[in-house]
Amino acid sequence: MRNIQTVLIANRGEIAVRIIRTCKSLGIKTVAVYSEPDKTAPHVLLADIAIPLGGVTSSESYLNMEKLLDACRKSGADALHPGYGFLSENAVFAQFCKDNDVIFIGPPVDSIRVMGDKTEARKLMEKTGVPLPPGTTTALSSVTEAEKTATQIGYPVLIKAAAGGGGKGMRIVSSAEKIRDAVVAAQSEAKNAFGDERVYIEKYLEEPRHIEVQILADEHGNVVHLFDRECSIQRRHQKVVEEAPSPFLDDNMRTNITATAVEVARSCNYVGAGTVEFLADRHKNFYFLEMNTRLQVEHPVTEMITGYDLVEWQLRVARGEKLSFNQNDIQIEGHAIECRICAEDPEENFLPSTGTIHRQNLPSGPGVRVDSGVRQGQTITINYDPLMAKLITHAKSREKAIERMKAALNEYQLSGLRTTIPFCNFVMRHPSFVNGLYDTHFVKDHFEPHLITDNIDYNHICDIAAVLSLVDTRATNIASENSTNSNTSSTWWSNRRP
Ligand code: MV4
Repeated sequence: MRNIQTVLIANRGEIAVRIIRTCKSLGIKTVAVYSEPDKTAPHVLLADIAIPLGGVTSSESYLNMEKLLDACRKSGADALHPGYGFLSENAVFAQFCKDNDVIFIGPPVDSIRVMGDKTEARKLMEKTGVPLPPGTTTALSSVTEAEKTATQIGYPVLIKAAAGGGGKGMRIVSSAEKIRDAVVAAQSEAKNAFGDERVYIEKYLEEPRHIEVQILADEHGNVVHLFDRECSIQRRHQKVVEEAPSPFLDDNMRTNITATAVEVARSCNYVGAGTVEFLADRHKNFYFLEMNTRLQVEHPVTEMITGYDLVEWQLRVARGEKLSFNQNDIQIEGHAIECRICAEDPEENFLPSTGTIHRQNLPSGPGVRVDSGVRQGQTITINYDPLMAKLITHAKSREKAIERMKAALNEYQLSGLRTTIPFCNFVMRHPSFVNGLYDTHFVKDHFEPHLITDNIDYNHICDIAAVLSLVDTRATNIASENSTNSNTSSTWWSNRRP
């Protein structure tokens, strides 16, 4: 067993706050790191120690490996939690931590490396016998090879970057005339985005659903799954609403897809929390897409339906503990939904929205969880990801979880900038979401800005009302002071009664 006394959280926002909370509940000391604009952000205020990284952009701060390891040294952190995004799936960084005797709270370097290279991952899955979309398991060596493969598997095909993932650098090709240009363009795009021009081909699955399975593994050979999440509601490869369990799976398919996910994790010697992504077609066939070797944004829906704290188990596994439960102990209880609360304007094509949060009142109550990383008075800029918070509801049934979500969305007060709350409200009311029969095209197929009905900015009106009442109170107090010539020290801005 390894001792972990102090954890440095190499992240910001809601996920840094989320990780700090579990560390504290386990009696582990926490170290926050922060960029210049984040110096009074919630994660900084909440941690036991905060170390400035300097810089404004991500590359100057949360992505700077040297600065992060320096901060570990200064604070005496014996472990580092990368959260998601930033350096969380960077094998070089995980190795760099190891070389500096800092425990990287994540899977072994080799698991990150193999799953980070999508052609290597496909090769391993082929060998393991995991179903894959038809296509190549090596990078394309020529346009001729692309043409041959595409003819073999049939159009439409998808050209993907080997170093990609999450939809970056993908190209759909519908016919043979277009494949040459598409391959050349995809290679140059991949070179630009990842410094790696390798691309490969997959058969393009139309109208798929995006289903993922949560995995937890220890270093003693125990691997369990914590069931599935449905993540098909997304736009431009950014998920907006997720739920667990997937309303699409029947018992038989659930048994198969979760068992396959466990095999995937075993095949790459996985340790820690990870997610295996699949695409499913209407005939309930499913295919391996990729494995995310980190904690995911949407992990709370899994926590709500299973009762397991995934961050706690990441920490315990990193200490060398055995999982204290087995697969049969993990059961689905009820249904959970997550809405991402982003600083984006759904009426303006989800353009990032900036401004200062004038007032924030978070929803609460039975079955309501808010993982928020922003505070009242904080200014939201375009320096970082627009995700401010996640609203999660849990109930006995999917219907009740939706009802709780609608109520909680209406209770959510956040003024000073535009958010995705009205969009989430739209989703909760859409018949295709309510009946659970939606696919990855949901937003494109069903959403138009004019369908947002709660676009009167009540939060803004509340702010104006608050200012007016303050002015009114001031006027009343001054008037009464003048008329009674009061000799108390009470002033108009004080809360004390004269
Ligand atoms: C696909 C696909 C159809 N066929 N692969 C997008 C995210 C990245 N992880 C892979 N993605 C896709 N891969 C094959 N062979 C369709 C998508 C896709 C998608 C996947 C999940 C959720 C939303 C999506 C939206 C568009 C395309």
